[in-house]
Amino acid sequence: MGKILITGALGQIGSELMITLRKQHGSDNVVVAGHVKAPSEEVLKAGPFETLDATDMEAVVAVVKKHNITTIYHMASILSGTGEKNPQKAWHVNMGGLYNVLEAGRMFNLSLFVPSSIAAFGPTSPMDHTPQDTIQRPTSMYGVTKVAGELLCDYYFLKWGVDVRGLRYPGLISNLTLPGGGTTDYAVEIYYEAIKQKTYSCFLREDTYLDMMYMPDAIEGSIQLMEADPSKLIHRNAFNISAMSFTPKMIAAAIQKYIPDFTITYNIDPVRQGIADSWPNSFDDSAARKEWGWNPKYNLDNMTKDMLDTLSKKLK
Ligand code: AKB
Repeated sequence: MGKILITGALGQIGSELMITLRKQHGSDNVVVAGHVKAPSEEVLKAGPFETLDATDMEAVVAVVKKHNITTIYHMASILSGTGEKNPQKAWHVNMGGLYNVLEAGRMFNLSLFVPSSIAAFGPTSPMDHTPQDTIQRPTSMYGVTKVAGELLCDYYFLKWGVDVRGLRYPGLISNLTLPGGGTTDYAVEIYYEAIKQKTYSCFLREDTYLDMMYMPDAIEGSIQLMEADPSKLIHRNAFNISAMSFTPKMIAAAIQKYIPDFTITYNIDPVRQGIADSWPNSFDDSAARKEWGWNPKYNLDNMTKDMLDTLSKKLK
């Protein structure tokens, strides 16, 4: 593999992906890029950084040429909650950035990783064990950009042979960088508040089932897919992947095993509740298991233990 570029590298996924990819390929071979927030001293010292807005086509091409990039992990995106506050911007960033990255892929024969999401489904999709190939009529702007993005990725592969692959991430739980503006963010915030305050006010109803995953599994799955034998891939992009499915009440109970006096209250945000209600409760990820060996390690209990151990040290 040649040089890798990560867009949106300072976000929740990118900041952990860069660490793993740099361990595997060497720091100088992984260029990290972002523009929404300033990079920390640590990021600047760790390896090459570019200030890059993926919606700027010339800038994307310039970075690809400057560093002889051969692979892009395109993580820059506006999430579901923020997307509903400014749908026009969500379309511009999510579709504009993706289009530029796909065009760069076509022009320079790059390999691309493009994430989709549970948001690519909607209220008319089967809610339980949502199949890999089924009805997709999402009702959030974020979801609309995810379905359109999946189709565009398929198109670039079919028309020009661009090696673009991707996963439908469920809600991702992590302890390095906070997510920004998603519907599943509660499942991260709850651990921080459990340590800091021993109580959490949740913006989703207690019985809201959603697919979830711990970040180490998401990082491993993304890299595994990029390294998979292409002749075995029937779907290539937008693979359903899941590790667990739970409700706010269930995650609170999992935390109470370790912090018995932890309490949860509910103050529902109607926008994010509406989005969550339109998303699957649980995925059927058998295509990913069969085509490239997807096999997550974390469930609700071992993730909760790891989150609480890590955050207790971090927030001391
Ligand atoms: C969000 O909640 O918007 C994201 C997602 C599930 O794609 N975390």
